[in-house]
Amino acid sequence: MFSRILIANRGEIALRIIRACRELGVESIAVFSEADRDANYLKLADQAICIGGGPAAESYLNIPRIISAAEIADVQAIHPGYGFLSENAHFAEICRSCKIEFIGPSVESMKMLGAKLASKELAKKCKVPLTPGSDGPVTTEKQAVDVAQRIGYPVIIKASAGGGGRGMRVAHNDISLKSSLKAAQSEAEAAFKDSTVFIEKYHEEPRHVEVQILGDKHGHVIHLFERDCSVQRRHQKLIEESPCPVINEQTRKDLCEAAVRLAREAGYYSAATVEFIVDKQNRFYFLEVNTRIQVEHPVTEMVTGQDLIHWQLRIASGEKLSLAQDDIHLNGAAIECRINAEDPDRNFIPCPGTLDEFVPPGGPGVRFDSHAYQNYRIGPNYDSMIGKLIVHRPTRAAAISTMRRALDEFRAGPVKTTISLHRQIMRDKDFINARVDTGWLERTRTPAK
Ligand code: MV4
Repeated sequence: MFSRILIANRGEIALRIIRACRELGVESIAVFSEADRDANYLKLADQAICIGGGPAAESYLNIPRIISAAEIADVQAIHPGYGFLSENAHFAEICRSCKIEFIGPSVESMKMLGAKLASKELAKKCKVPLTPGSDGPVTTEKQAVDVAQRIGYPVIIKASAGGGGRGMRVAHNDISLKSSLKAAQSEAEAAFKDSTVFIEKYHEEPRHVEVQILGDKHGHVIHLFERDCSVQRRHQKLIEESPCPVINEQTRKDLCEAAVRLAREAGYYSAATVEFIVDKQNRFYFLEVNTRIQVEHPVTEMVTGQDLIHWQLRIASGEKLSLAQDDIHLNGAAIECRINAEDPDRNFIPCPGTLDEFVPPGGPGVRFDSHAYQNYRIGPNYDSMIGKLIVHRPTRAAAISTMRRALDEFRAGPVKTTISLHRQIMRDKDFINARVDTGWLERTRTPAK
């Protein structure tokens, strides 16, 4: 195991990694921007190094600053957390050339899976179900119209270099397809310096289901079942749960085994998430692979009893993943609510400010992952997530009851948060009956106000 690592991140995930380091006897070096200098979690690290100004480009995204801090602190490895540099293959490459272990997958896996067209090729090769579409890039209007002719409308145009919904366009006819193609190409060029786009049949009102993968450097790959992340708004997840409440045992097995085949084919190590769309008939289709630890990893930890950050550290240090697939069992149900400093009644506008009152819940079945505390000041620089409230109970119905109780205990203000929205959703019959899809939140809530 490493003796000292640097955490190239902030907020709740930095704290989560510091805690894992402490448990494993690894020294943790935190880095912080000038905007985060008073953050409480910095005191829990063995050392904290200021790496620059508040804007992320000057600090958490500044590769030279982070590498300098890592060299000065003489760490063996860097954990990138999620967001920021976590899926930046160039950063992983620089770590490698500086002889610092990147706590994540290989540069090659990141590059291959980061390109969606390449990851679809790989999925096809190992018989992972794909949505019908163009086999490869689409460059001309004629090609686009031919594909749409073959698969039927509606279709979706996606940027190969994109991810998380950026650079996507839906078209319902030839006219809109032609204009969308040009728009998508220039958007992709502007955003990713790569204008490559492809076309798929557009699934309406799908669920978003993703499989947690762990692989080691010795070729051993397992899954830790799935998470359902269908409650979202503009590609921002609000609620995640495990297991997915609508799939049967056979579908679960097929889905999870498909994800394992893909990760194996990629020679993958570390934690990954293989994303799928699940349609109304519970058929699943591969979407993309996320090569990082995800925000919602705690729900998987609760239902499997495994610590994913421990495993990331062990795997990066070369240890064998000493778990057989048969060692992993689904136990009960877990739900996570993201607590964001946003006003759900005003189009989710971010609400920076001071948490004069902040009393998170506790008690049986409740976990709260957060870097926030009473009098914590939420600045305007970073995302607005101030914590993740996670419950774990024997059944989904009991988990919903416990979440309701925990949300009702939660006192936070005067800053507006998503707590009020979560209280409503935990009482909503569609959510209780698991009749939600990725468009549900916006369809049922945006018309008001
Ligand atoms: C789709 C789709 C419908 N049909 N692909 C959005 C994020 C990116 N990972 C892929 N996404 C989608 N791809 C086809 N062929 C709908 C979405 C989509 C979505 C997917 C997962 C979670 C939330 C979503 C919200 C809107 C659209």
